[in-house]
Amino acid sequence: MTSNNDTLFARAQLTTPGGVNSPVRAFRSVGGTPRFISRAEGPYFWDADDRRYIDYIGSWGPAIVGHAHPEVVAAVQQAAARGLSFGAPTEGEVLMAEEICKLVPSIEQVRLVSSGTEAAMSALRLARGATGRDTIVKFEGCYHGHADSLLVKAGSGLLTFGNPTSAGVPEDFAKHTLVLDYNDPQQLEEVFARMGDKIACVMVEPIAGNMNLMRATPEFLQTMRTVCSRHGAVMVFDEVMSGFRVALGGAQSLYGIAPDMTVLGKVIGGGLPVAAFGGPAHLMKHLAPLGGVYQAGTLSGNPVAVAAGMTTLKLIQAPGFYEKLGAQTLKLTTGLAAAAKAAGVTFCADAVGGMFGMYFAPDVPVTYETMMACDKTRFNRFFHAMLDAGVYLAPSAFEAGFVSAQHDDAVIEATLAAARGAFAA
Ligand code: KE4
Repeated sequence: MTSNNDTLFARAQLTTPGGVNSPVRAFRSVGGTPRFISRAEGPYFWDADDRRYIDYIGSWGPAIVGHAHPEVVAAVQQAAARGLSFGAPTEGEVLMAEEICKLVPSIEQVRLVSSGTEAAMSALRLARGATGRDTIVKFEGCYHGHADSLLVKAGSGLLTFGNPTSAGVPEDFAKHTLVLDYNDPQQLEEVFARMGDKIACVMVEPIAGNMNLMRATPEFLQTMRTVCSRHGAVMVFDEVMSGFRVALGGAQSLYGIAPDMTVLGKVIGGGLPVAAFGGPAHLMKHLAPLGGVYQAGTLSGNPVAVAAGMTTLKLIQAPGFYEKLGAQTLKLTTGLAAAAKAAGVTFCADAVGGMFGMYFAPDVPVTYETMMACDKTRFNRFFHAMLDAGVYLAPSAFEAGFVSAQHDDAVIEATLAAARGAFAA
């Protein structure tokens, strides 16, 4: 019998490129037909055939309190009943800005936008406007959304500027972007020694989640902090994924390193479009209408989206929330490693707060090169065996996984039971 997912995917491809509104959803890395989700609740969602899955994507991070949380849904319904969008300031935006500044002490002022891409792109423009410099530094394997200057891969040599990773990005844009190796403090020091006075900012995922999960080493981030301070470059932590996910204070609270600017998204919208970028007032004052760096958005600080975000931020501040979330995630990764070992499969896993990585490799990778050496084919086989068993993992060997507060012991145990079969497949 033809699946409704197949039927919908065929239809979708007639009117939407690749049949999806974001490439990773198309299953091209793992093969097969994407599942069209009809509804979700707690740790579960259901596809177009009304088949239930345990969900480990959580909308790529936002669904940290579980899908369709009754308090989040109620807040959205109440906000929507008062009007969807005004194009004028609201009290909710003031409350959200105050909450973010309270929870992320390195942020003194914050601007709300509608996507992580918009937040990262705006942070970049602000760093360039505030420093009067054009050159930026990013790292191979880190993703900061699809702004032109950030869709760049490493050049051929250390100081050779990047090349576009996407068609449509002019060479002229990529030539201002240096792409260095993640977790290589010596290389960072060398670049700054040669051209530190030309660098507007360094943007990094302090705990990376877009090449699978990879932790920055403390030395790498500390070196970044030192050279940015020494040369007047803006240190930007892209915590769109790690923010409020790995800890209430994000990765910066785990490392004890304060960036100059932080980019946020996902959890702060609770599933609706809210993202943000912020930092000290002396930087943020460069933004229009105060300063010369222009940035704007019709739906920035949208009242319905802010209601979802604020309710989510309230729920994650419940006593013990992160201790429990971290414990459940650790139960998952420990159980997966044990199941793989019992099946004689080369596999390891890592967990930070409510985020996890799975690697078909002997050791947890700490460089992009070793990450790319993980067995993608073996992952794809595992992915489909788990999907067939009703467990939905990220459809790529190079994405992270996400646990919600609703992934209780029964859900984790059901996942591990599926994994014992999937590793043997
Ligand atoms: P959005 O524009 O997708 O809201 O955020 C871009 C972004 C920026 N920074 C980081 C660290 C991110 O992880 C993201 C988006 N993450 C991907 C997951 N790999 C979103 C999923 C997708 O592209 O569909």
